[in-house]
Amino acid sequence: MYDVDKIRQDFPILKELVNGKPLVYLDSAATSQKPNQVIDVVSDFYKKFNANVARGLHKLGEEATRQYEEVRFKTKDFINAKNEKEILFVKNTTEAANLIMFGWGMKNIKEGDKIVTTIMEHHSNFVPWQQLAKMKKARFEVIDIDEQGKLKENELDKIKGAKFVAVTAVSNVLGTVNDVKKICKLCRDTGAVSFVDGAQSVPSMKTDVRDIGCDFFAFSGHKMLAPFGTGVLYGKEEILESMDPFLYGSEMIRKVTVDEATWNDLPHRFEAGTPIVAETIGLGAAIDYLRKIGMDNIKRHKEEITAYALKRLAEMKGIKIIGPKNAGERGGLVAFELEKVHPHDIAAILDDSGIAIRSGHHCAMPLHLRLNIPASSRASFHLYTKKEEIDALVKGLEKVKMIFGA
Ligand code: C6P
Repeated sequence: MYDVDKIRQDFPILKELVNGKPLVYLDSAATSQKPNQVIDVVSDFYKKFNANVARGLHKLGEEATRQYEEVRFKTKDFINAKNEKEILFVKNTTEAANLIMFGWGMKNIKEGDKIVTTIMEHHSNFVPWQQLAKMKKARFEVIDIDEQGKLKENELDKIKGAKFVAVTAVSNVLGTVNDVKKICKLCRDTGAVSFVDGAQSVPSMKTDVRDIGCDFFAFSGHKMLAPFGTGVLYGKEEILESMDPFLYGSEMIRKVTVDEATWNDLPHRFEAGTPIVAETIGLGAAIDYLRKIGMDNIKRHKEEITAYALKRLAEMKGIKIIGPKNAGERGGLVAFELEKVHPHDIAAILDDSGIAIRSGHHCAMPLHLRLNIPASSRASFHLYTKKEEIDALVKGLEKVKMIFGA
């Protein structure tokens, strides 16, 4: 049985008071909290194993390298990549998208080519392609959404004839879960290279990049219980092999003379400079933790919490929920508007009661422009979220309504 109280024991921050009240953390889509199992691994690394990786021929250096490279194998299994060469460690999803843009896009996109993305993207999966299109005089086309916040079926035709398609697996505002498997199949049929942004999906559901059939896939460790500064770019081996490095220096080089340089093998070719060692080992601990609880159990729990939040918020007068109404079609988050009250005021008043939500455009300005709203409020959940916390949110929102006469 899923025991949320037991899980919460692993997260020390959840015992903290904020403004004298127990913390109600409903901002996990921005970043998740971290369990002791992750915190301890990072701290142990610095206490017992601290050394640079792939450099020192000494015991500590060897052990650090072993632990670091072990995470690559764990990650490969976690997302079902073909081999560890397809797993590149990056800082976050944003860096991954930029790596594709500079490493693949600058070489392959030519004048007149078509790049396609969607209106629901986070800036990190929108601006790199918009700018690439400008630099290369390529066409930039954006798939629209329907009234429910799902991608319009007929707009998927835009993928025909595209050279590159970027789509999120789960929207960080609408919550919409996109059928990325179908989109990647359309890409393969048309010969387009596909990139799936998994920043919001990987913490919520099982990921199988080979089943999805994408060429690239990225996610951020900090949203899946791991430390900041950790992230992964998956790329199909043959595509990564064809790409130019994005950053130069350090272990990404095989040989260098005054006149020439050649590059290391995958995946090191794309990992210039000293990597984020301790935190990446923490990513490995986060993967172990998630797998122990089970991704299907986590998905079920988040869906249950989301369904409860949708129901409680729908019961409130003046609240307009953004995105699909059915929890089964969503990741673990709900964005909403409250009539007559600015989202920043909502967040500030909730914060007085120890409730953390996010307000603003959530780095999805094109989507907010499309929805014709300046900003929204968003509550987001994780494997440790309790129904009582949704009740606290609703109570907090009642207080906001009272203060504003809404
Ligand atoms: N969204 C949010 O509060 P980084 O910052 O690189 O780790 O992740 C970027 C990113 C990319 N795609 C999606 C779908 C995302 O949700 C995010 C991060 C956070 O919604 C911070 S803006």
